[in-house]
Amino acid sequence: MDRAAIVHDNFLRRVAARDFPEGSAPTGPLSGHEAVALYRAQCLSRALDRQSRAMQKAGQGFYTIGSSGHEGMAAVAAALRPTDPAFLHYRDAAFQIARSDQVPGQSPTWDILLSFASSSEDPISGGRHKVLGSKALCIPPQTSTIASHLPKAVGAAYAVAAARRHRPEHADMPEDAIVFCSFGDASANHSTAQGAFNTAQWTSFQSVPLPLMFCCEDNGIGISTKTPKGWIAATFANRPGLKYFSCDGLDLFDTYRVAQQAADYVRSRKKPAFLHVRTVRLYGHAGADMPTTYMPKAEVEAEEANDSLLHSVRLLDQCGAMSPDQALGVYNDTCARVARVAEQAVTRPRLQNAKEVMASLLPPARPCAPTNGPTPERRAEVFGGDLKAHSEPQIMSRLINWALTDLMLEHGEIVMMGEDVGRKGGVYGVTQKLQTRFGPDRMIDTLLDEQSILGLAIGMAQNGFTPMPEIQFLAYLHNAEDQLRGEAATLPFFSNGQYTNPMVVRIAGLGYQKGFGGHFHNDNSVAVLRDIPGLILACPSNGADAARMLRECVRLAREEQRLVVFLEPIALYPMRDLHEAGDGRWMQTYPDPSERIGFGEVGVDGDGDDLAIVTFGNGVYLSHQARTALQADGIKTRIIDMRWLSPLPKAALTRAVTGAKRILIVDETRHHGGVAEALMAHFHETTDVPLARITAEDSFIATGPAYAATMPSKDSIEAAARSLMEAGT
Ligand SMILES: Cc1ncc(C[n+]2csc(CCOP(=O)(O)OP(=O)(O)O)c2C)c(N)n1
Ligand SMILES: [Mg+2]
Repeated sequence: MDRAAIVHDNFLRRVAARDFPEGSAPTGPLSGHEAVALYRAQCLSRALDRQSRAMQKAGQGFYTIGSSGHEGMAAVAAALRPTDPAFLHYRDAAFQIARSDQVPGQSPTWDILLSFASSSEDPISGGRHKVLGSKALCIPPQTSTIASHLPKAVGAAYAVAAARRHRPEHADMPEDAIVFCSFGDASANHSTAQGAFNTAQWTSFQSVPLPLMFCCEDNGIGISTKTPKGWIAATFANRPGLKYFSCDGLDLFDTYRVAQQAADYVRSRKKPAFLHVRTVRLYGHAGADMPTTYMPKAEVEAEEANDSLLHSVRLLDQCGAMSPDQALGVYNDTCARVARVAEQAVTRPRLQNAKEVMASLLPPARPCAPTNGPTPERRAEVFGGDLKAHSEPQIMSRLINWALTDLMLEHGEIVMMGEDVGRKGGVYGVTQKLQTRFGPDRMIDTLLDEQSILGLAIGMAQNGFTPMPEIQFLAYLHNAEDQLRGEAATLPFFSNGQYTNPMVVRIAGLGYQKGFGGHFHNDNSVAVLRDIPGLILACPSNGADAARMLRECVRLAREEQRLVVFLEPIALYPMRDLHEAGDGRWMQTYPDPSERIGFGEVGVDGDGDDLAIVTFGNGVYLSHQARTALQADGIKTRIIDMRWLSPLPKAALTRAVTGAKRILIVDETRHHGGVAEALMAHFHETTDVPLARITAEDSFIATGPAYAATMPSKDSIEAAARSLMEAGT
């Protein structure tokens, strides 16, 4: 017999026999009337768990992770406001149901059953996932990737406070909201979670407002691995900057009392708290998991004997709010009603094809109030002496700095965050003076943790800011990459476009830094970014393009709510000359703020029709160097700068090579998994002309004299071009 049926039978039998587990008498501010309402929410949560299993057995439901044992979370919801953003653990159906009682017009039974049935009418994910969430209830859906939602909860809490100082047009979290974020006891150990706790502590330690309630639902186990007894209390009770509260999650009265104290603390002090809720886990981890295969049966039975619902019936009886018979009636009626509603839910339509699945991959556009830009006086004041230099040729890092300045002037909701971006102005000076110009509120020097940087950005984006986080070096993205892949990029997808986190992530990267850094500072792989659905990857090759592209990237984020990565080639930041020292040919003047390069628009330099070199970043620079010798030998060459690496600007690329007799791809990323693979495939599919590619080796980059040895060079490009020209002649 499966454990769900055993728990159900036990409940019926023990309530009828008035055989309740022991526990404290009801105490605290929860009224009998309120307790009954919470018990109803608990029963609905339990009935839904049972129904999800029945639906799976019948092939009508597809995922059964449940909330049984965790129904005390209903009392936590009751202690909060329905407008407090809640980033929930997957065991929080009772939380969501109790919250739906606080908002008129909700239909949690129907909504959650549609989600179980993967119906396209499921109001939160449109049939893409069995997931808790509701726009009306301020519950953004969360992935099941353990702890990955904690960094953005920190970001959202920061954003609540930041929006009090400067409210973005699209802010929707109330100014006195607290952000709620729950997770399991095993999840609390994840380095992502630990990073988030630490960031919250680091922030509150400095008295920066952070209205955030962490909530650990401690059932003592994670799938089959036990949490050492007392571990959560031992490790969280005495952390600087994080006030600890603890309650018995099997006791609605105690949970409500303590959760309310914690909520009052967070709301009034604007400081983070850690609410430790002790629960049990019934039925094992999820549908197919049999706890008796890794736990002694007696232990499983002892947990079951501590059923949270039995405790609630006992407490309701003790406070005189409801008799056990009435409670049993509520339980049975709820189960019957859920079964009836489920019969309807499974008849509702499901997603049918790729087009329907993908309909929410890209977020919807949003209207933004027009801005007239800054007044000339304000601009002159902010740029100061730099303004005069706008008409003189400049290096890329300077032009990016000015573009960022103009963008921040124009859009008050832009905030930047990263390691050393503020006071120092970035490792390469790209963000110099911005903190003086716009203040530490908008130029945030973060602590040293890339997951927290991206989490801060995601959370702030969810409250209407346009974050521009910086990752100091591309190689340092990788320990935080899931924040883009698993969190930021998926949110519109599985919230059916209802939740978004638009931003422009600036990353300094790629190779060719003369004599500096080795493979930590010269990372020439962008494979992890190119296969993330919906993510836009942009890479300029010169300063003027960088300025124009940045403006487009910010437009894409603000107006189209897109997730954009702007990859800045470090080696080109200071580049002045192209062919010889002092020629100044890789510098440009600052393009007028009205100029933009549209998304997917490629750059074409020259109209030579013997050879089209298709490249990007440093490859554009090197190809320009190589072209002089090729042209001298009569090989008429055009250079096509992709600018947009992902999604591949296919139509523009096809147009750009039209008429060229040969195509050479110059790709500074690796042979395997590099950009050239996609370009080869595209041109192979769309043209008949001979193709060749030159790429970096499948290697990491060395420091010292061999710094460029593994990557394309002027000479290797020239040689590849000549041999391609000879091929087939
Ligand atoms: C990053 C990551 N690693 C592993 C998993 C697989 N996994 C799913 S739930 C879980 C256990 C979580 O236990 P706990 O945090 O205590 O929550 P509980 O299920 O007990 O409520 C694991 C290991 C995952 N979802 N994400
Ligand atoms: Mg657990």
